[in-house]
Amino acid sequence: MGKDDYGKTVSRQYNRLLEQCKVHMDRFENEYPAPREDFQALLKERGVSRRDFLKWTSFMTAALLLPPVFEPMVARAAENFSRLPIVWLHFAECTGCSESLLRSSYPNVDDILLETISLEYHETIMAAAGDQAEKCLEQALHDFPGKFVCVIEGAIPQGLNGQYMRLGPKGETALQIGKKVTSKAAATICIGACAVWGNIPAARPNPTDAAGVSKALGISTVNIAGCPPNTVNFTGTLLYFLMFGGMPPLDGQGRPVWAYGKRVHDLCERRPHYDAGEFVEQWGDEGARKGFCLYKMGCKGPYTFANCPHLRFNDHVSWPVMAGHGCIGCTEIGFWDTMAPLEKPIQEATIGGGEKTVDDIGIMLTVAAAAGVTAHALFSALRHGGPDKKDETPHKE
Ligand code: FSX
Ligand code: SF4
Ligand code: F3S
Repeated sequence: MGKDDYGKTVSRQYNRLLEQCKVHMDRFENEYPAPREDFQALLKERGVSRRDFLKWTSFMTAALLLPPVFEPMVARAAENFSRLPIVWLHFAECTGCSESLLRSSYPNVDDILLETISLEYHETIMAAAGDQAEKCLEQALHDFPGKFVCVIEGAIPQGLNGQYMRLGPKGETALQIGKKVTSKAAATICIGACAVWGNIPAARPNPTDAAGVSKALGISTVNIAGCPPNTVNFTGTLLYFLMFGGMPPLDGQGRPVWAYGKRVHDLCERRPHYDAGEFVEQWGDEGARKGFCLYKMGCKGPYTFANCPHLRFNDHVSWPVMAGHGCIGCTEIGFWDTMAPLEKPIQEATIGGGEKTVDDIGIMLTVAAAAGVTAHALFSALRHGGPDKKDETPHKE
């Protein structure tokens, strides 16, 4: 196929996708409740100019790997954000994920979007408690069956038939509540590494047999990995759902490819120092002052897939490596155990007879992530010559 033909085919495909998007959004606007908030009025009230909103729209469209013709659709989805009912469940976690979404020093478009989110049920921030809260949940399941999105924060303790975690006035287990709510949801989004893979509650020796939602409930989930994850990866995934009525393409571990398709190491601003062999050797040394690579201080960026260097945290101000500490691999399965020791490099000399470099492993991981093989399984295979059966990916396709 010639270059021109290829260009025409791609543009035809995008136009088709754009049409599908418009049809879906018309249907959505007809079927879902009216917006709870006038988003444009809210932006104005919070001092966000039209220009800033348009800048945000083009940033978000590009982040979602869509061409600029989709910008008006991203704006339309943002205006409809408050129409999508959300049921938000909390299981075994630290609530840092909710905290990171709710706290910001000044309002940007993502924060204002999250302010408008239609939370039918969210244990941490809802005013209702006890029976009243329970009624809110029952009401949401009754009013929006098959239409609401279930967001789950936290791991599910499976031990003793789930009895390590009982919640609400009826004392139901997280397992029971998770099954009840997700069976009626249009989609389930796991927010944070705890809900995705168990994370800290499931770290060795995992006394409660905690696991991620997909594994514990045997369902497919969209996994917004990270401890905590980036707000933009969450809002972007919901915007995509509003635009297309489905979840974005996922990698083999259920993570949206638009957000988790690239290695931290390949996006990192310190990468030229890595390539030049310039490393921080000790906290606070000359190399640290010069912003050298943190690999020798345990940075796990070479084994981690996430867009942190692009999006950054705290109103896009900084991210771990920029702040002077290595990445600890928080978007990867079981990072608490598999990326240990967090401030020392993984001993590559012991992997595959000492012949593998960070970049060899990076290439293998890129292939492995697409195929749904976890970093831990890959490291086990390299170290022992066979995959670790206990760490199969929990995500079900
Ligand atoms: Fe886990 Fe979220 Fe880490 Fe904490 O709630 S992903 S421990 S930041 O907050 O679930
Ligand atoms: Fe950046 Fe870490 Fe890679 Fe160094 S090892 S280039 S600090 S991601
Ligand atoms: Fe986590 Fe590493 Fe990003 S620690 S926040 S994936 S830089």
